[in-house]
Amino acid sequence: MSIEKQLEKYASSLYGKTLKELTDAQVYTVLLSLVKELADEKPEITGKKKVYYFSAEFLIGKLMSNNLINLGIRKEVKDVLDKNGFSLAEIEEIENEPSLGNGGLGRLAACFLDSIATLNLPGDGVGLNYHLGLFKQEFKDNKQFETPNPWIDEHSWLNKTNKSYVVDYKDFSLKSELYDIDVLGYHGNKNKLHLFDIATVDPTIVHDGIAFDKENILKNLTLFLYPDDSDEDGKKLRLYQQYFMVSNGAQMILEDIKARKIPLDHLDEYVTIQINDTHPSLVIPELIRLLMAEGMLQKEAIAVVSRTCAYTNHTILAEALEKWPMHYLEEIVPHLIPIIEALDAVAFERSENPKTAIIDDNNLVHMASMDIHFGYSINGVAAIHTDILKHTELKDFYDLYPKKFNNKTNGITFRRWLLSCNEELTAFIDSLIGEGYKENADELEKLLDFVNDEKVLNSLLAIKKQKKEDLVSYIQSKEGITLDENAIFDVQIKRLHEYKRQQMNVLYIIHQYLEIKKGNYPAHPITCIFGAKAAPAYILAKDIIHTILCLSQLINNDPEVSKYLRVVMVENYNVTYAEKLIPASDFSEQISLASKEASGTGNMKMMLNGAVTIGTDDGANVEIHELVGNDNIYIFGADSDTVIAHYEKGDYHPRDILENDPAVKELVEFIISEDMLKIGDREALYRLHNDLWDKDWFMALLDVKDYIATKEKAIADFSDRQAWAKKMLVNIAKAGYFSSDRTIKQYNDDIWKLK
Ligand code: T68
Repeated sequence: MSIEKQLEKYASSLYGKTLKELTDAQVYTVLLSLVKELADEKPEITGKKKVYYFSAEFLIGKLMSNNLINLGIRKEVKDVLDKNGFSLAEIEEIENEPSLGNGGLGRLAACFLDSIATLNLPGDGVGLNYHLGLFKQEFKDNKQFETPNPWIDEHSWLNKTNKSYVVDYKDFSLKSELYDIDVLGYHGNKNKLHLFDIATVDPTIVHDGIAFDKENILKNLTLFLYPDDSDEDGKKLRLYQQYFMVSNGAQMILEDIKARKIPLDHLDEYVTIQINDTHPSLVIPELIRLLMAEGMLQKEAIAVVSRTCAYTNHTILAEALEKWPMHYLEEIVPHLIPIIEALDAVAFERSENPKTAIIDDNNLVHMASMDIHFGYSINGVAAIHTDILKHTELKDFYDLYPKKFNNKTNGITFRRWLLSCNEELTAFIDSLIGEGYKENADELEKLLDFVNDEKVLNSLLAIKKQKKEDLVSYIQSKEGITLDENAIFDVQIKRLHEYKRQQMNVLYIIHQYLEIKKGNYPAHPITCIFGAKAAPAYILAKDIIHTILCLSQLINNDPEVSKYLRVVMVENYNVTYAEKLIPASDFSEQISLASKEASGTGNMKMMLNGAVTIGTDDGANVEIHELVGNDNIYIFGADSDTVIAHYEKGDYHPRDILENDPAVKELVEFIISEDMLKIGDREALYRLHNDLWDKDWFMALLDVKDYIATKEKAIADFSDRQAWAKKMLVNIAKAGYFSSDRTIKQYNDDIWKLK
C-alpha cells in the first residue's frame, strides 16, 4: 500500500475523515500511528551477544524526522503532505521533545543507540521513564526558574510492554512497568530503548515550580531526572532511582538469558553491559547478588560480572564521580552491602593503596572505583581526556590495570545532526560527492576537491545564510527578538557550568560593549547566542545566566551598540533548539578550561554544519585541531599541562591578575557597574564579581585576553567571505571522523565484540 493510502487509512480509522480534512495535530497522530506500525514490522536485530547501554539519561530529541529518515520514507511523506496542504516541518514541530536527558552524556547515549542499530548490532538502552523530565527553564526578571516538563501524551513513541519486575528496598518493594521505544537503524532493523517506570508515580504532588515531597518514593520515583540533591532526601531519592534502574535492567537481562537456556556462568559471552558514567554502577553488586540468588558462588559471580561490565568515564571533575555514604545504602538497599564489602575486600587484596579503595575511611562507597576494579574496560571519551585519566586523575588505577584503559573518542549521528537538521547542506553535499558519505562518513573528505571552487564556496555561504534566516524566524517566534542574519552568529550552547566558562564569554561581550561605546567598532557585527540550563541548586551558574540576561537587556536596548553587538540567551535550550542553532552558527564556542571538558560533542555538530571553532586545546577540540590544521580553527589559552600544574601548585590567584591588569579589571568591574545594577539583582551580580576576584576556580581571567584577541582575529577573517567559506568547507570535509558510527565500530571491535 502506498504511503498516501496508509495515511488515509489511519485518517479514516482514527478520525473518520480524509487526510485533507485533518488538523495539524491530527495529521501528527496519523503519521505517528503509521510510523509505529512500520517500526513494529521491522525485525529486531539479533545475534549471539548483545550490548545493554545503561544510562540515567537518553536525550533522544523528537523522533519523527529521524524515524522517517531511517525508514527511508521522509521524502515520500513530505510529498504526500504537501499535496494535501500540510507542511511536514510544521507537523514535526507538534511532537513534544522527550525530556529524558540533560547534557552531552545523555545526547551521546542517544547518538550511540542510533549508530548501534544502523550498524546492525544487537544493542538496547536501559533507563528510566521520567514523567516530568529534567525541568523546563523559564526566564523571569532575567533569572532562571524551573517548572515541570511533562512530555508524555496520550499518543507517544512509548510502547507499554507486559514486562514487570519486583525491586526490593529495605522497607518496601516496588513493581515496575516497562515502556519501550523502538530504535530504528538507518535503512535497517531495530533495537529498543527500555524505560522502567512505576504505576503509582503522581505528578500532582509537584508544587511551586518543581518542589515535591522527596520522601514519597511511591509517587515521586520517576518524576524527575536529577531531582534536586542539595539535601539528604534528594540524595536518597537519586539512590532509589539508580537502584530501580539497574535492578530492573539486570533482572530483564537474566530473564532473557534463562529463557535462552544459557548457563549463567557464560553470561559474558552473550551480554555486555556498558555503564554510562557512575549513575548505573550499582548494576555490578546487583548482578552479583542476582547470580548468587540463582545459586552461583560469590567468587564466581564476581568473576562473571567482571567479564560482563565495562565503564565509560565522562568527566575529571571530582564532584561528579559519585560516592554513596554507607548509611544511605544501609537505609535503602542493605542487601547490597555484604556484596560491596566483599568487593572492597577483593580490591584491597589487589592493592592496599587507599586511593583505589572502594569504601574509604569516611565510609563512602566510590562508584567509579567499583567500576574500575570490576569492569573489564575503562574508557575516556577523547584522546586528551583518556590521557589525563591514565596519567593524572586515575593514575593509581592505571598503574594497577593498564590494559583495561582505552580511549573512544565521542561521535555524533549524522542522521540527526546533518541529514535531518540541515536538509539544504545535505542535498548540496549529495550533489557534489554522492551519498556514500551517509554510510561511510570518511567520504566527506572528497569535498576537499572543491576547496578552490568559487561556485561551491558561494553555495556554502548561501546555505549558511538560509539556515541563519530560518533561525532568525524561529528565535523571533520563540523569544520575540529580531536578529539580523548578516551578523556573525557566535554560538555557545551547552550545560551552564563554570568550567565551560560562559562567564569568560560574558567578559568578551563586556569588552566589545565598552569598545563600541568608545567608538571602536568591530570589523563585523556580531550576535552572541547562548543556550544553557543551570542545575537548580547551582547558584553561581544561575548568577552567570542572570548576568547574560542583564547584558542582553542592556545591549539590545542600546541603539548605538546593538547595531554592532547583540546578545541572546534562548529559553529552555534543548535538542529541538540545537537542531535550529547548529546549522546557523558561524563561530562554535568551545572555551572550557583546558583539561576540564572530557570531549564535547556540540563542537563536532557545529563543525559538521560549517561553523569554525573558537576554542581551547581541550577535549575533542584537540582532535578537531589536528584534523583541520591551524588555518581552520582558532585555538587560544593555556594548555592542559599548564592548567594542571597551576592546580597542583595552587598558584593561580585571580586577584594578582586584577591588581596588575587594568584592562581585565575594567571588564570584571563592569559586572557591578551602575548600568548593570540598574537592571539586575545586586546580590547575584556581586556574587559573580566577587567570585572572579577571589576564586575563579576555572581560570577565566587566565585566558580572557588571549580569548578576546583570538576572537577579534576571527571576526576580521570572517569579512573575507571566500576565505571564510574555505574554512567552512575544510571543517565539513574533516568531520567524518566524528561520526558515531566510527565510535561504535571501535566500541564493538575493542570492547563489546558483538558479531
Ligand atoms: C559530558 N558529561 C561531558 N555529564 O561534559 C562532555 N554528569 O565533555 C562529553 O562530551 C559528554 O559527557 C559525552 O561524553 C555530561 O553531560 C552530565 O550531564 C552529568 C550529569 C550529572 C552528573 C554527572
